[in-house]
Amino acid sequence: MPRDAAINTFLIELKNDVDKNAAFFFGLIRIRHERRWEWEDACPSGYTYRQTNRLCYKAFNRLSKYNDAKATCSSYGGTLAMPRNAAIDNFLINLKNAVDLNTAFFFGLNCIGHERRWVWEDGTALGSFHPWGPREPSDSGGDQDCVEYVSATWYEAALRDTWNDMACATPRKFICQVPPT
Ligand SMILES: [Ca+2]
Repeated sequence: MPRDAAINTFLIELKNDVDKNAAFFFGLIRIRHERRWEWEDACPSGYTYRQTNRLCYKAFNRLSKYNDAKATCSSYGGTLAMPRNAAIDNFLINLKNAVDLNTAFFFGLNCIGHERRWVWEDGTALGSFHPWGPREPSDSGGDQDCVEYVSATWYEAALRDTWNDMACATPRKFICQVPPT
């Protein structure tokens, strides 16, 4: 993304070193918005771009039930965030903790209608990465069908920032992911 003259000059030298006779793509697109050019990493306002998997993330500083949180993410063209590996998980933990250390955050994993089988928001099954806290998922009360990050300041240290199944109707803060626009 040649955002200024210096980067532009650098990229021109770089491509010319490789092949002076060919054309090279760079990261400027108008796929989402007709007639409006945008850099490939353009995220909605307030979202942070994660280069590694090319997604934008935002930890929302307001409480919502799971389905309302899901609707908010959907209104941005995304879903609740899906921490499928340790690197994304760490990124999301830092993101939520920068917003609020003392509150739990929903993310995009649930077993609604799946009888305790965990499914990501895109319909794929939970794989081998699942850093549940000790004794979780507990299904306490028999209605814990959604998943949250335990707060960073939870009194039981071993549970801090781990995954916990929680009732979907309990308001939590939440994290969305959306593709760059
Ligand atoms: Ca639980």
